[in-house]
Amino acid sequence: MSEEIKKNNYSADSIQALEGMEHVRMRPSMYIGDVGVRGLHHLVYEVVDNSIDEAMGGHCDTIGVAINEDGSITVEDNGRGIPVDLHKKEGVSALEVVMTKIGAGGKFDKDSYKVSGGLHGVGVSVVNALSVHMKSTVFRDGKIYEQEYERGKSLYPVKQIGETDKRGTRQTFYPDDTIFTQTTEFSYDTLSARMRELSFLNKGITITFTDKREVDEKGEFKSEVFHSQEGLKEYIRYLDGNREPIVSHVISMDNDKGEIPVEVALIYNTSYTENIFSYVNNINTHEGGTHLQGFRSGLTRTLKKYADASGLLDKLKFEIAGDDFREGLTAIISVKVSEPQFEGQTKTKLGNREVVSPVSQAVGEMLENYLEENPNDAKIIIQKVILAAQARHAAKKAREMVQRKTVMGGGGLPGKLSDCSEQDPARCEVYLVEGDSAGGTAKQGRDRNFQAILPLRGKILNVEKAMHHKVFENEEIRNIFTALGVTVGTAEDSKALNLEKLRYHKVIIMCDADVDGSHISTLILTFFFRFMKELIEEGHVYIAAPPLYLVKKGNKKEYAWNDVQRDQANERMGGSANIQRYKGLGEMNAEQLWETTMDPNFRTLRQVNIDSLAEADQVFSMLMGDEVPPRREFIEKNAVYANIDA
Ligand code: 0RA
Repeated sequence: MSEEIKKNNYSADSIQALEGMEHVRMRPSMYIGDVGVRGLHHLVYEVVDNSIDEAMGGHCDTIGVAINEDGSITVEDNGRGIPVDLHKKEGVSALEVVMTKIGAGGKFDKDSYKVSGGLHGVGVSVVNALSVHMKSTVFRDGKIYEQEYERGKSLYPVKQIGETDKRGTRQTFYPDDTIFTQTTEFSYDTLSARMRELSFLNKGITITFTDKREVDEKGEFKSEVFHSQEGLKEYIRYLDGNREPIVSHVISMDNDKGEIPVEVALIYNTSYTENIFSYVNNINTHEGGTHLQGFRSGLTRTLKKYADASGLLDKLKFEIAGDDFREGLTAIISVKVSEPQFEGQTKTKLGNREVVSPVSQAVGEMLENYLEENPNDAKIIIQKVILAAQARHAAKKAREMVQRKTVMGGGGLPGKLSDCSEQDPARCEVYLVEGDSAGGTAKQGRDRNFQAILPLRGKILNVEKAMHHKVFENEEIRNIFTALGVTVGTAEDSKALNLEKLRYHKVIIMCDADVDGSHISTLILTFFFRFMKELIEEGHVYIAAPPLYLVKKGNKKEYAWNDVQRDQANERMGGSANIQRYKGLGEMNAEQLWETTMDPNFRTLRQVNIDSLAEADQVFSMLMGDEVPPRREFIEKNAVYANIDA
């Protein structure tokens, strides 16, 4: 092909490619879900996914992820390097096709292990289209190749820039702030949690994660290395590190050779919560689906069969339900499906029917072997199941009591609730306030048209450690249920929540800005997380941020939410201002509380969201569990954070 024709081809094809790329920029949410914080972080996951695929194909073992000094992201692997030779159909290098053509992915490589779905797997070209600048560097066949792009358009054909004995691919991108208008700032914690998760889900790979935006006292970057030799088994130990196991081992299996690769690990602990995390192609399937269904049926069938044969159930007066087999269970299921069908509201529910039976069979076999080889553990598990069945009957009665009072209006709304006059839930807010005295101030300070106040007495029940019937018998918790108008549990699903009855679309937790206050917020959040997860997932839960200081001089006054603001306010007033530190909400009068914390025009609310259910579970079990040292460490670490981002 002559130089002339090549050039023409290059421009003709790039026009076609650009049309797709323009569409990504016009409708980014169609490709990455949203253009908020979540969508922003999806860019990183997309690029990392490609390197993970290369690793799962056995071509690389190390992936480096960095947040650079300027806030851009670099992902580097030691794989084969994206091919740079001419792509015959497109007339440009394969690298350019991958980077600038929507849907090109790595799919032209038939051997690749590529399994894509959900929001992931849209292709690195989407990341390119949504970046002001991107640079690909390929180390391959002894040479270094490079190409740069602006908003998805290549700035020059792939060029060779040097020689190397390395192999691999390096991608650096800077997200476009005209697309990500809310923020282009990456969160260390969010990315670090995802890298940890990926290392557990893909054992053997080493992922290093570095934040180059700042250095510590020693002049070093914040950095972590994630590597898991045992995969899900280790993931379970990480998740359940703060709970007490009742069996001697993590029970696990890994069948990566099957038609549908299945990996499962589980353990039983002394708690009363069921904690199952399911993944398809490394994507957390929040809404479950056929793999979860297979897991449950395999678990129930095998345990039931064992229990029946053991005679332990003989004296039991009632039926054992599926739920009973999962109390105190922590489990992870990870499957790889080549053409996943994702369903459900958030497209995180696996629909492929063919997955049910292989998972169910694999789980059954795994458990059967374990029970046979560990008869003591088997007995302990069955006894726990029986206790769960008994407790379920007690909890059902307690729950029905709450329900009857709510539905029949027997108890009406809780006496302590000061309701608002507005009837449309979308416009209503309820403040859950620590203590009766602060509750009184809030009641005076609020706008009674749309703001309701529910004072909570001191520490609410730690649901992490309580049996379920205790939770439903607890007065504060019953007040929360009745005030919100929702009930939990139906005949089919003991955890179903009727959110359509929710009386306030904003549920705002307002506690003192100190360690006790944050403990109480955490107790309330734990309750929501365990019993009303959808309330958090649907974005109804907020945390109010009361100020820490009042800075006053003459007739000037300013509030400050951290030490920096305090000092700045003091300076603005010419120094030597009078500084009052609020020790609690109780020290503010109604007007101060309104203007700092409750007035929608001035307050800052932090919306609670769950990036990673597994991470949230680990944090709650740690904060609310028995082990004191990790809790103290977390609170000390986050006390600083609370000051920074309040
Ligand atoms: C397809 C073919 C080959 C490499 C890759 C894809 C590849 C893609 C990515 C994305 C990030 N890192 C990557 N590393 C490799 C090469 C096939 C061959 O050399 O035979």
